[in-house]
Amino acid sequence: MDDGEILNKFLESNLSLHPHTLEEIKRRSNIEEAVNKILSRVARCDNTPEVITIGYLRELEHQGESLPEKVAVVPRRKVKSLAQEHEPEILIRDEKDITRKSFSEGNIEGFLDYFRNRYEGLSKILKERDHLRNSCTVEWAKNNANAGAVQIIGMVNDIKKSKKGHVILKVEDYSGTIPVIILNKDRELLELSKEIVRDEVLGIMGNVGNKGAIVIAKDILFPDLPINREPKRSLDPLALAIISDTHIGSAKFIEGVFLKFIKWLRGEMGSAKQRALAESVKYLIIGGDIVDGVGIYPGQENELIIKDIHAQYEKFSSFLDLVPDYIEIIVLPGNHDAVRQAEPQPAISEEFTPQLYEDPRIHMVGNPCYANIHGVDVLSYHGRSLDDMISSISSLSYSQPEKAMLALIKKRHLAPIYGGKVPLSPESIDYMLIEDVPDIFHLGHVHTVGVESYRGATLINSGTFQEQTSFQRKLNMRPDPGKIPIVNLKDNGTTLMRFV
Ligand code: D5M
Ligand code: FE
Ligand code: ZN
Repeated sequence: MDDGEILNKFLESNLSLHPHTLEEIKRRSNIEEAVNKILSRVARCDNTPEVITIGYLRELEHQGESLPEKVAVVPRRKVKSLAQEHEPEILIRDEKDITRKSFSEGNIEGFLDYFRNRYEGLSKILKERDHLRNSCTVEWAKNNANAGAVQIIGMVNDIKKSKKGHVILKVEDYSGTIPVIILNKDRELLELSKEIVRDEVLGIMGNVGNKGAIVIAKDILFPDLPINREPKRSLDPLALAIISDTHIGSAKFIEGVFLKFIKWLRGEMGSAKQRALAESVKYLIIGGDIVDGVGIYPGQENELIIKDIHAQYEKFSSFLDLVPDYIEIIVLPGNHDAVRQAEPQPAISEEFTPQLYEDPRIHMVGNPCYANIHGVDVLSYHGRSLDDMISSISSLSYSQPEKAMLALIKKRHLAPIYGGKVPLSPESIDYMLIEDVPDIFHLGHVHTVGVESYRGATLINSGTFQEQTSFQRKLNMRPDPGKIPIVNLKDNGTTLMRFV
């Protein structure tokens, strides 16, 4: 739309635009959509000035984004729903949350300590495996060329492919470094090696060769989940709704879809079966990228409909006001939120979300977060490392985030690759280690939905409420907005509710 067309559209409604307002509207990514939205909001107002100033435009946009009156006035049900009948049982594992206790100075010693912690943590998990109980050090393997079979627990420093198609891992422990060769003829192991990434810790079973200069791998073990673990279950058939990546403030945030979700939670929408499911929802997790933020990437201001970070969080708070008051809500940050980028990330602070801190049913937590919810262990992490996993392992893709989650859980680490997209803070504890096995493993970030079951754990990626951004279009990334996994905590059965 050019200037004349925009002005004409307003003139048709007997309105004129202040020149600054015109400029402001032209900054919207979809001008026509913005104009229609503004006009439809104007139509709902009683006292509209003839000239629309920029201040009035902002007021309009905020007002339009607050709640449709219809939602606010629906009377509360008289009969108690299933979720209302039950008291909340929620325990946030504070010792696994970085909030208010980062001691990292980000120096070299810090990183050495951090990698030692990572090695210790993962090696402890690996040693629980029968085959690795008697592992030796790299140094011992080098000095005992005639030892034959050895088991080593080591961190992968480097991965290379030789001209002949052998894969060579440079593997390190406290005592030293040794090349581990996966022979080209070992098809099965070669296939498995495609899932190995830098900086992860593996169990290697092999034979010492070349007078102690190499180990020829016979088998490679990920720390993995135990095979026969009985998952914890809730005694009550209550449900957990899992969302993330709302990106409030973005012009691509689909407010209508988000409001439909809230209406459904309130029992104001859906078939009888869907309403019954809504009535069982006792918990809601919101896994980061709550708002789109400001200054997150170059040119972002052109894609924002709310340009002030405080206003973005205010809007979020006003949405949470509409969620039925018997639902407990856990909120963690993502890479678009107003906290440090380095992971683990502390909770979004009171400065941005004062109302949420006043509400006892809202739990503002760090990323990642471990919580026990009605007896079920849940691990929630925003999921930025999925980008690194998908770019490092060729079989993984954005369309199936659950497969990348599976790879992470087998590695028992939330962000195994160092030096990629995820900035890691060298904390004195490895908060990114998956030490305790979760019953529900939740990630977001990639804006696609995925559900998978693995050895008693339910893996869920929670999608988004943001339509494809121009950046994602360039990369041919196809988000899958408005699909929400609802997990029954009694049997982990997951229903995908669609609001698009
Ligand atoms: O990220 C949503 C998805 O889009 C996630 O998979 C990363 C990708 N994305 C978004 N912006 C970028 C840039 N600038 N570089 C690389 N990849 C990107 P979100 O955290 O919601 O922005
Ligand atoms: Fe996101
Ligand atoms: Zn993200």
